[in-house]
Amino acid sequence: MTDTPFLSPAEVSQALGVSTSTIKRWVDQGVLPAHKTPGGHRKLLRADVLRLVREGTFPCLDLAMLALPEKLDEVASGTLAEHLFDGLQRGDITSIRGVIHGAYATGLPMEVLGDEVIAPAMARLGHSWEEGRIDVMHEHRGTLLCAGVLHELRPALEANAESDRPVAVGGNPEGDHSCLASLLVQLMLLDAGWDAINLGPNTPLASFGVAIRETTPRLVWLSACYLPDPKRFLAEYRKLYDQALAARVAMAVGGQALQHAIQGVLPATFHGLSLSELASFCRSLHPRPRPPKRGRPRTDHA
Ligand code: B12
Repeated sequence: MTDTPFLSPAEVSQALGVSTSTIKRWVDQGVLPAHKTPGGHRKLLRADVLRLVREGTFPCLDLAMLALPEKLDEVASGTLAEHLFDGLQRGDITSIRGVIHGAYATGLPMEVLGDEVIAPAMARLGHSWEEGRIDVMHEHRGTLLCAGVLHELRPALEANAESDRPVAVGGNPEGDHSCLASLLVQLMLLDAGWDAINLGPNTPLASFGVAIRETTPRLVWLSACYLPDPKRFLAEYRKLYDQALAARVAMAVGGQALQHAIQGVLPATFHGLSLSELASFCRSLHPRPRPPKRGRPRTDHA
């Protein structure tokens, strides 16, 4: 099998051990989105197939057909975070891209990539700075390279976009200049079938209010890594929350600055520590079609 991100329905049928008519039905039901190659052939995205593998039960699964490492779990190991840290520290875009794109291509969910690979690698980078082993220059360079590489995944994530997908809008509050967590929330939501609009760092909470009026979202997320003035934030946030409540918009909040005392006094529809928790909450708002427990076995399988 080659490095192409696409697989033919016949290859997927063989890999999952289900009939090609089952694959066709899943395409029709939206369980497996199909794409047209430049040559006009119907192809399936390897990342979609891997998502299906994670979510379903396939007794006749043949992972070798998908050109995967032997165990899917190995993909999420701390080794990836170590490699990423190394690439971030050296400012090596090829190695950063290798880890992030590689993990995505092997089916690591965007939320797990954020929680278990990118966040620990970035925390280590911060630690190196605290210990005087690197300069702020290295921290900035690593962050921006990581953000750039994540942006490159966007077309693949949106390849499955449905025209009636729900809208989510979010970002970081004023005074918070961090960019990775909110970008990861956006990509996780795109992957989960949302139209996710990231307002990015340093956004006044009143502007989230404007976004609620103009984009009529079903969800607003707020990621706060650092709050220069928690008291002011709280007062402005309460106004925003009331506006969201009146517009029947779910409000999800999280991030390092909202993990302690402030968490208890912050009204929200959802409050979480990780992207994985947020992803579960978002699935409760907008579930994507899932594969049935078992596909019909291929006739040539025993
Ligand atoms: C990179 C970095 C910076 C960069 C940011 C560059 C950029 N454009 O993004 C720079 C150099 C600018 C910077 C500056 C500062 N930083 Co800084 N920085 C970091 C660092 C090293 C990594 C942050 C990061 O990008 N992580 C990657 C993301 C993906 O992980 P995450 O933020 O942890 O998010 C995870 C969860 O929190 C959660 N999550 C996040 N958002 C959401 C949202 C929802 C809804 C949910 C459910 C979950 C969720 O899921 C994510 C994935 O697991 C951290 C160290 C660390 N331990 O993380 C410090 C850190 C965030 N910085 C810190 C501080 C104090 C500062 C400064 C005040 C330093 C100073 N004295 O000037 C300034 C403030 C700048 C500002 N006004 O924003 C503190 C914040 C402490 C706090 N919460 O109050 C930290 C934690 C370092 C520390 N241990 O003290 N920083």
